[in-house]
Amino acid sequence: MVADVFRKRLSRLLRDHERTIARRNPVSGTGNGIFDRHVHPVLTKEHVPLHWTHDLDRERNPLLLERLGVNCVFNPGAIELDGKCLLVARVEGNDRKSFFAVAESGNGIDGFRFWDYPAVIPETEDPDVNVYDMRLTRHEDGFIYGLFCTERRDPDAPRGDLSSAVAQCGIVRTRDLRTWERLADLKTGSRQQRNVVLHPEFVQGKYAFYTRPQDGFIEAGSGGGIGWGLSDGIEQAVIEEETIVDDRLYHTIKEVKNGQGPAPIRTAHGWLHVAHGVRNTAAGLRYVLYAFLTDADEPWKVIRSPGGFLLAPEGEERVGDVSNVVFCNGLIARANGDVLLYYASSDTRCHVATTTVERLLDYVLHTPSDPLRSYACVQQRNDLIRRNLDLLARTRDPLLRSMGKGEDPEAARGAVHG
Ligand code: M1P
Repeated sequence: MVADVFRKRLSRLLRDHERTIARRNPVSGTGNGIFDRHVHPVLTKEHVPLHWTHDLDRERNPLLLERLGVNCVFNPGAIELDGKCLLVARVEGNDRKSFFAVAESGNGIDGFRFWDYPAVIPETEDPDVNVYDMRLTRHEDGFIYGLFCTERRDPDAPRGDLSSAVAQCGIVRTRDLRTWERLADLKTGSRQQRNVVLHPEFVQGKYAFYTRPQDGFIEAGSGGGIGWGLSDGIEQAVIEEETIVDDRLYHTIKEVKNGQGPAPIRTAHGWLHVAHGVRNTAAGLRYVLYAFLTDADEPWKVIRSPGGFLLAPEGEERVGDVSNVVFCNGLIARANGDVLLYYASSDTRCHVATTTVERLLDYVLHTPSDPLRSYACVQQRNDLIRRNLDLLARTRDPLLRSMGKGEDPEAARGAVHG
């Protein structure tokens, strides 16, 4: 009887697990042309191997109960290595502690499978209580670096305050994502640091970092903005001076705080960045993704800044442990120009948006910047409408001429091709 329960549960769990991994992940809908969403999340807690969560010994666990549950899998760093797409995901156990684990896929869109063991990240002399949100950078010095948030209890928190923490930037390096060498935590003048990212190239002969100095653990306070700083070395990295690359702005998608996403991509027009911006709402904070471009030789100078968000939470993405959040700390830019943008929704699951460098550059170069006032936004939109209406009045294209007339666009399309 007991043996039967064990077998039944095991075969169901295995079937569900393999189905999750095997499901294809086609593009969803027509999209906005800038990127394509895909139907399914790429990595979820359902992808976690059974041997991480269950004791598979029938004697010790005759009812095959879960012993070490996983709450969610989110905020993955990403890299292409030996022809595979690898995600270093933040896996959060039921005990609320996060750890890193590598999942691998051939195409980066579906079929992600975790490696046998989670990553073992060595501690420093001051042990981390929680680690999360790794950004991977393939640096020109030959190493792959992982910069992540290391959190420890705030030693100055009043008695009874068991939430306040100090967040700082931990640094590891590797060549294969299997063996990780822990370096000293980054030192900066800011008591709190999150969302720190290593720039892929030396700048003025130094290691260059994007930072996010802030006053409190949650609130940016007088700090915030995406910062920039240089360090002579990486093994004991120290930033003496931080300047702000991309500031927070009143009544925008990044009024409360913002943070660099993955390491930026070098393009023919400069460095292409994806970041997250946070605004306040009556329902709490709302996290969206945005993009900007910095100068090729002076990566700390923003040269293009499209207004508004690039990607905001939609549908099931809006709900999770921390709702109304999308967060991106990993992307893969392939040699052929394809871009796989990995993002997590609501601190719960991981998705991919697929695009190309060409489409992203078109977006950052040609999307107007935020005019910062409603009146100016109407002017901006009316300029677009006026140009379009002029064009529609003159065009001979039957598809364009069908617009707004209730005509069947398929028939008009036939007229174009027929
Ligand atoms: O809960 C949303 C995000 O909050 C933090 O990001 P930030 O430092 O910009 O506020 C991080 O804890 C991140 O992991 C989380 O997804």
